[in-house]
Amino acid sequence: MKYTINKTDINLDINQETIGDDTVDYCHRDLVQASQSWYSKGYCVLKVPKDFIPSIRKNTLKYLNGVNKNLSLPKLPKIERYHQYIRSNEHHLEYIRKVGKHINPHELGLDQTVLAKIVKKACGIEESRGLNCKDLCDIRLFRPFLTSKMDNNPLHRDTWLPVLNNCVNIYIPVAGSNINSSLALIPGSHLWKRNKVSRTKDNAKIKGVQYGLPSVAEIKTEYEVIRPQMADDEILIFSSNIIHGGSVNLNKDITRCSIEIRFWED
Ligand SMILES: O=C(O)CCC(=O)C(=O)O
Ligand SMILES: [Fe+2]
Repeated sequence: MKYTINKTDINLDINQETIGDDTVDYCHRDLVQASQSWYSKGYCVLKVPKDFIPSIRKNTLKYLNGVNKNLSLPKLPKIERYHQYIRSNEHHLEYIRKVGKHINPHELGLDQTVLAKIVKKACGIEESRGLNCKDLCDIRLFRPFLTSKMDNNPLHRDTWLPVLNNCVNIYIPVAGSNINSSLALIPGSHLWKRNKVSRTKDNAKIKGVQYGLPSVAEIKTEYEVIRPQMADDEILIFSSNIIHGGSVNLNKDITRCSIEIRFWED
């Protein structure tokens, strides 16, 4: 799979059995109503209260340092410097196993009620309807690409995991998220006919690294991979069916840390 991001060609050697996306038996639904202005793009940048992200950043650093302590690693002064402190791949993988899954947002100082309200408004969901994140979120840590392996999943749709059908995904830029490192996506791809894409039959395995989802293997239409940018008080919301990922961190010396949180209707 070849794609271009920040004018840099990324060539992933996907040496695996692939299938047409149209053979995948799922019915895509997300929470974005067709009447919303961003429906055709499939993503939208949203304002959050000024203290929302700084509070998450502070608590995330504290959380990461709790993990560091357990692994007897030196204390991180700043999240962006993660790659300078967690130097070996073994430590990184061990780290990811601990932070990569299922943290209660509350532990990271993330007020899910505030976020749910913003998401409902953006998706055109009535305020009285229940929206929940199942008390789960994930911390993502992407080290600089040039000195490490690819830390992120390759291009994919979240809906390839049935459990991620029927939700919206929110990307919170916690630290080091900029034009060289932030989440990459293909605008409008959530509405493509499924036969425009083929994907690996099983979860992607690239250069010996096993990822948690299948990867896009081929795209049979014109497309552009972009990186929407957010200000310090902004987050990104996107359709769970949009093609995204492959977000290599092209910064030389900054780790990108973000939080992924998803909302389902009750
Ligand atoms: O943060 C990224 O670049 C990708 C994360 C992702 O694929 C996801 O949360 O579903
Ligand atoms: Fe994803």
